Amino acid sequence: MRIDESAYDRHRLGQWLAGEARAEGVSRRTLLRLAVAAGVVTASAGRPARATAGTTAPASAPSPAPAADPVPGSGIVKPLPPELFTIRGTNAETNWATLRGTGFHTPADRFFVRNHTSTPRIDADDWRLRLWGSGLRGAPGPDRAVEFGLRDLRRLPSVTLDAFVECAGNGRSYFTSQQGATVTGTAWTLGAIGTARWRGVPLAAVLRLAGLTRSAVDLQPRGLDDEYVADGVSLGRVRRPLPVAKALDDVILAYEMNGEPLPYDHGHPVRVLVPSWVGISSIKWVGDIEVADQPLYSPWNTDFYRLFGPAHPPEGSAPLTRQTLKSAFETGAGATFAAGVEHRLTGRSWSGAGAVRQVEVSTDGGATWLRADLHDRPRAHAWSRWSVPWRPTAPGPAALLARATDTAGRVQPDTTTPNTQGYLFDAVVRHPVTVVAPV
Ligand SMILES: Nc1nc2c(c(=O)[nH]1)N[C@H]1C(S)=C(S)[C@@H](COP(=O)(O)O)O[C@H]1N2
Ligand SMILES: [Mo]
Repeated sequence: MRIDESAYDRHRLGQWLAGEARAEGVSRRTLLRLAVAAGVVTASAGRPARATAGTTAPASAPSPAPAADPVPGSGIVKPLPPELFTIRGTNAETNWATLRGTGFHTPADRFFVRNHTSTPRIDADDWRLRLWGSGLRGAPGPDRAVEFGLRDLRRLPSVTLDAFVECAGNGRSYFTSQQGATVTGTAWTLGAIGTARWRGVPLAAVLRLAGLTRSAVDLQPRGLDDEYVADGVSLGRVRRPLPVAKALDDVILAYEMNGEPLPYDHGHPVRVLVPSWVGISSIKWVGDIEVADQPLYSPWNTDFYRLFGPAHPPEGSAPLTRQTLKSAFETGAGATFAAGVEHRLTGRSWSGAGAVRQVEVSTDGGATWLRADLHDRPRAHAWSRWSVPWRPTAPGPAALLARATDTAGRVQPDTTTPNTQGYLFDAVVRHPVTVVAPV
């Protein structure tokens, strides 16, 4: 299903101006700026929207026990051995070299973690999912929500889905190292992605049971992790509006990852899984979902997860949806390869717009390219593994490059237009390695 977020976003802004949309936690200034710049209203005509009566957070599921924290300060529960992960604040990046030979699905012990705060340890027996809002029959308020426990969800027909979760900022550091651009946010290399086999229930089925009406337009899943504080201001709990059209298409409420209950760090007991969309859509530890017959905003679809900067409209792009196209080698930066020996270079490519159709590799800094062998049936929402043989001749530094083409016709470019928050890097990455004399 194609969802035109630009048109929808303009429409949504128009409704906000008419007092028909809600935007808790987003300043009026931010929304006016978006509306003015999108041409939905002129600056002089910018009448503030009527604030709708405060719909407060529904009482949430039991407050989780504090997380164990094997790596002090990370807030992450699982072990983070340095050979598997590079720790970046409250996040852990997968080291690509450790994916070599791991198979199609990323084992949970090396799946990247992106936490705004820290992993809550939620007891599956106490967990409830609450659905509420004006888009449900009878418009249940936050205090009389429609509730599901994990056992209720497990009784519904399940679906299994192979899909990646990838942070919108994956590859961000290359905006700086390859293009000299200044960007804000976690300086990921390419390890803010993992592919897993998710099992759960279609969100559509749960919405129907909850009494979804035809007038519903936006959903807003929200996590049970702590409120996110940025620059001393709480933005509330992590939440991001999701158009009903996408929710009814292929979104699932996942309770299993690679055949096991979801690990704590990846949303235990239940997370939203939005195939091919930016990672922020896939809300972990989901505790409630507002279903609204009005458009919704949160900081995660206004100030964050749009493209801002000189090359973008002043209001930023439409909220980000599909991921871009990327490739990575299963090789550490600075790895050494003996000259005169045949090596097998391996890697993976993926796209949020379709399957990967072709991958080309260059071992001479981009002068010549060789078609890689693809090892997976091309399919949407997941990566394809590939390999090429390489027999380096002369010792010295070398750059490995990989360039993917997807079924939507996209090809990774040499450079990509920067945006201030460094989202959606898709250019070809230069992996530095060293060729050494044979032993
Ligand atoms: N509740 C909640 N959901 C969340 C987040 C979060 O901090 N809290 N981070 C989001 C972001 S930005 C990403 S990229 C993915 C990361 O999923 P993972 O940690 O399972 O790899 O989760 C998303 N869902
Ligand atoms: Mo993310």
